[in-house]
Amino acid sequence: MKNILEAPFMVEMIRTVTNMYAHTWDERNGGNVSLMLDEGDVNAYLDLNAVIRTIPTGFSAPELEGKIFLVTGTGKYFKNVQYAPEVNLGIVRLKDQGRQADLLWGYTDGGQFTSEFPAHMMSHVARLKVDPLNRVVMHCHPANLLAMTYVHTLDEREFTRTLWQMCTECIVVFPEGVNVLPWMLCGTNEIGEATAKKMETARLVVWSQHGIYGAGKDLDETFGLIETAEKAAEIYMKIAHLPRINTITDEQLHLMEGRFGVKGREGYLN
Ligand code: 2HA
Ligand code: ZN
Repeated sequence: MKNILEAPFMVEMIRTVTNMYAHTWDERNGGNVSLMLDEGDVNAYLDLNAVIRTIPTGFSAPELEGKIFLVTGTGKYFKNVQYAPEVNLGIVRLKDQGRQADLLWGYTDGGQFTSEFPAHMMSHVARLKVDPLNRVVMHCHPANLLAMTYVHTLDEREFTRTLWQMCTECIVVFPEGVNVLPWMLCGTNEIGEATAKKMETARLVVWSQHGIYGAGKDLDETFGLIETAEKAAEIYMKIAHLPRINTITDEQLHLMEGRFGVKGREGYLN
């Protein structure tokens, strides 16, 4: 067996959560990431028949039966992942219609996957229906996006338009816009279902007064999505209290659509 700590997916996961911590998006145990793995990615590193223990999930997701995920652990700090990946991360394979997960590697202190596992798995189901190449769901607490949910309307069209107006390339990076949930109790199947529903129409879902969810093909793309939205929110928080004498107009956003071959969410531009 090859050393799993040298597997490309593991190296990339460790680098990504370390970078998320460095961006101050993941204080204490804040944030969680799940990465779907192919059997072919893992079988050189793990005996897929060796189940360490089985963990109930508390929900059902038949679409994910047999799927394997590398997932951050509950209560674990992103800042520590690089020093002890096998304690802070785990690899699980779903079975029994997604109601249980076989632990194949990690969580060596007896831990388990993130408390937001329902939101992650339900979001994977939703995104896979839209994009079969989707592999990543990422949650974190970027300060400016969070701050924006205290002072900006939560109307999705308005929220999206504001972000698009803050940096020229936002409309290219997330043409479908961002969806927004009101404050809800985290860690529950209810917020999981609500997040997944929002994921049907956008890869970014804001959790008001809490943080954001992103989804994408790989860790880089998903990190970049959140990074771009957070940059736009940062500009907004710098200017929101000042008189605005210039902006990016809808006409200019239409020029961006043409130049980059993207189409902003239907009805969002005038
Ligand atoms: O525990 O961010 O939403 C980590 C979280 C929960
Ligand atoms: Zn959170």
